Amino acid sequence: MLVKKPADIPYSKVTPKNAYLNRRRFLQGTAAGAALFASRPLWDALTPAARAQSATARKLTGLAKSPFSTTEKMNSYQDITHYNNYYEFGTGKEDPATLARKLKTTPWTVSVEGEVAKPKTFDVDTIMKMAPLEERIYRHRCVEAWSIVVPWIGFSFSELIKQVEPTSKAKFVAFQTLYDSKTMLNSFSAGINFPYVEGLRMDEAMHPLALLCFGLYGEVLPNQNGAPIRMVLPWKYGFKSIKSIVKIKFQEKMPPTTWNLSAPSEYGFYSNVNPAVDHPRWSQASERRLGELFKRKTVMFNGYEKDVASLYSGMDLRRNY
Ligand SMILES: Nc1nc2c(c(=O)[nH]1)N[C@H]1C(S)=C(S)[C@@H](COP(=O)(O)O)O[C@H]1N2
Ligand SMILES: [Mo]
Repeated sequence: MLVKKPADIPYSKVTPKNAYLNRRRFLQGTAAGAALFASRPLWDALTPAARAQSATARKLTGLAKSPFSTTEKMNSYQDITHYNNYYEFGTGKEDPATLARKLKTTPWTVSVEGEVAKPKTFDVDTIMKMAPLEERIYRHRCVEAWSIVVPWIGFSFSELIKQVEPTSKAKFVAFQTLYDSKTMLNSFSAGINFPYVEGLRMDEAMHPLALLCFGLYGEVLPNQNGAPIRMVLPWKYGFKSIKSIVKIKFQEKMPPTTWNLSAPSEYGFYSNVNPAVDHPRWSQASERRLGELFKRKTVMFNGYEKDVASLYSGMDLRRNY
């Protein structure tokens, strides 16, 4: 871990909940880890808030390197965790870092349903064990014309798809974020409908770049970045990368998506990064990388053209924005 965060509390003071994660994946072999697992009653004595706080500091180790990683300079942990879009926890970029502390990420289940042979409600720790965790350093391009480079942790979403065996009717995947009216903004204040929903065509969802994500910078996801489980789709505008997922449904029809519902002429279903197709209210030809002074040119499919262009061959990308 490169950055010390205020949320860090000494590992010697807590015991992680054994069942929560694959033990092999964090703390294993460290003296601290051994002490933790030996003192279970200490964990049980913690208040839920303290447990949640310690959960945000959990390390993820034994990460495989990914051939999909960019060699571009990563943004700082501070930037990645304090310049966020997570409208459920505020519409200002710095709101989610504080307001998303209220998100309770344990226990957490994800219902996988619809056109699949094996529908099931999974604990997030079960999902994390479906495949080896990788670090993937991806460029991330927000539709608002800023970008960041993030060392995400996860594995291809296709690994989860394999487990549930979609039927031949599964043409699309619909995703849904948690909605908790007690801790999140209402739709009126946020200006978009909740629960936040997103979707992918089946071949997009199967693409190895489509990342099912559990962490960043060597740790589980901070709440503001979509804990405990989110999608990361680096060739698409950031709003497609839905956070804090509770439902995944395979279906025949194209699912509705939050930003398209809110402003259909501005945000389409595909939302592939495309410098040649401007947003009606601003240009998409360039972007500002957080931490840089000068704008840089935006590139087709955010630089992943070789990997994903074939998904859209024959499609008019101006119409299918
Ligand atoms: N549930 C939910 N998911 C969301 C959003 C949101 O407001 N709510 N914002 C999206 C947008 S616009 C972006 S740019 C990315 C930002 O992800 P990050 O904060 O981890 O950088 O999350 C996306 N996922
Ligand atoms: Mo975004």
